[in-house]
Amino acid sequence: MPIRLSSDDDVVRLIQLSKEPNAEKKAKEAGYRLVITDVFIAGSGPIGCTYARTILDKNPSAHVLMAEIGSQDHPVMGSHFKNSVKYQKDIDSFVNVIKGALQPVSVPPGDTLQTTLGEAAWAPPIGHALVMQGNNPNQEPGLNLRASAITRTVGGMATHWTCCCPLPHGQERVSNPIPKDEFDGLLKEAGNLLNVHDNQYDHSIRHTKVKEALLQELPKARGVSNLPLGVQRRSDNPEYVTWTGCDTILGQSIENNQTRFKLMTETRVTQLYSSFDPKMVEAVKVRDLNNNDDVLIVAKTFTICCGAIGTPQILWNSNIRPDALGRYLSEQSMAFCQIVLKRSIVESIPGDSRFKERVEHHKKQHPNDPLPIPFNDPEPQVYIPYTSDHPWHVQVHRDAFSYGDVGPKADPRVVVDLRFFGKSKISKENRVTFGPKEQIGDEWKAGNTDIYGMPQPTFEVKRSKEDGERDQRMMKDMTDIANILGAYLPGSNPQFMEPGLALHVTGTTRIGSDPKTSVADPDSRVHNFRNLWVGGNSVIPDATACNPTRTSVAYALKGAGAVNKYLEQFKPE
Ligand code: KBG
Repeated sequence: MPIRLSSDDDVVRLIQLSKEPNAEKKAKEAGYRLVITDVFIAGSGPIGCTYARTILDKNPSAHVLMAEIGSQDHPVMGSHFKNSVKYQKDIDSFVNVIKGALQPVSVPPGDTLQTTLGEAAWAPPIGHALVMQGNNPNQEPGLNLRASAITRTVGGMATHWTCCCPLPHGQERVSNPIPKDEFDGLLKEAGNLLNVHDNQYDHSIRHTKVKEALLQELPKARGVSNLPLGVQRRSDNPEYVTWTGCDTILGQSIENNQTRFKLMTETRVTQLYSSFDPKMVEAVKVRDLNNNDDVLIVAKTFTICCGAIGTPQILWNSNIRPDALGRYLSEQSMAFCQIVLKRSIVESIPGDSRFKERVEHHKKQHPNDPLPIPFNDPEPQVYIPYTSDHPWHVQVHRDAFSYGDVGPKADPRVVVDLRFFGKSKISKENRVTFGPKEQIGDEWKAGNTDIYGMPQPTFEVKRSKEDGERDQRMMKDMTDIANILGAYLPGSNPQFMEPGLALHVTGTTRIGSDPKTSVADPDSRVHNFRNLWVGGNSVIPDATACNPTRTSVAYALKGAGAVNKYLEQFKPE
């Protein structure tokens, strides 16, 4: 029989019991699972790990318990899956890993309608939709972020991310409530934690040629540069790199503090409880998904870092529903195309004295290869930062996403991806809601749940007229830049990608000084609570165009500092 904390009374009794000596043992004797710790962290992605590391390193007495809904799928906790030689040799095969890692958030009914299914087969009655795998009868297709997805595994999205860590431009941090100098310092610290470098591709032929072509054709003010990446070339074999994952963020702190850190995998965080003091969270109910047991965890502090959808979902399910929860949602637009490099660029390689030796060596080894580029030449990793005149973020590179593999007809060495990320105007009306949509009399209309049994998220997101005009300029800029480099790869012509595909939703638990327009304070502590924090892209209060992880880590470093400060009151004399 699974252990169920079916009533709030059970929870209150267990919280009371937790104050007695041998409470965990007594709870077990009574048929419950109770765990007592100092720090509870929900989510094992880069932000949860930033909190864990900062707390373990700076607070030598604190015990940290982390819960993750996914399983540990890599022997090294939180490692980037792309570190395998297999993917470094064949980057396109990593596309399948990313696809497999993305579970859609909200699928509208129309997307599950099979119009060519034989009439004899079972299908939902007209007006009904399938209710499984994130399918959501309440989702208005025109307001959906159809490609928005969640990764449930130890390490979260950092198991497959592109590790792009640019610094946000001033216009991407106008609502940031933290003083500029302080935030600059936090971004720097975040860069160190993420092991960010911008010189690991300097020796690459393709990188050099692509960057030089852009530098030659574009005005200096565009700032064509090396993409800052969480990556380091391996010293034992410089052919390969180590991409930053949560193992990088955690460093040695788990190793050094084995008795003080515990990870619960395949564990759903269900609900936070404040039964005695409305400003304090006393416990969190989690469900062990392997046997459906409920476990009550009593802690001194709670930090929820479950992504931009999961974090507000847990707050909502805990009846913590400030006005701003799920609102001010911002997602980037994406323009994408792939080009095959111009002949003139490729033909300039053999005569370039910087590459002569490598090209000749390659020719000797592979006389039948018509391309003067060694097979192990690293990919280009170039970017054009956001500027006031060109307010979008540009990546000119070759990397694995959930789309954009090259296919068998082109040689991947001459294919370059262009990804342009556009910001969206912040609007209170852009939001994600959860669970029941309407109250009928005294009753809530039954809400759907997601596949994990939590209230189903529904998007209501529109791009403004201003966003549309900016997107149009961005698309033109992309086609101009593509023409500098080459011709479109057939099938990868310039296109806007499905809304949500950037996987950069922000704002759903945004920070700020005003509790009316934000969920948490500048320390990421939820307004009106003393011991509850939120972390992740959801805390970003701004419309950003650049990749948000570094910014979120910066906010998390400040938040974790506030957790440590709060814990000082419990330090042994
Ligand atoms: O889809 C991308 C996303 O746009 C990004 O910036 C992140 O780093 O990686 C994702 C792919 O895993």
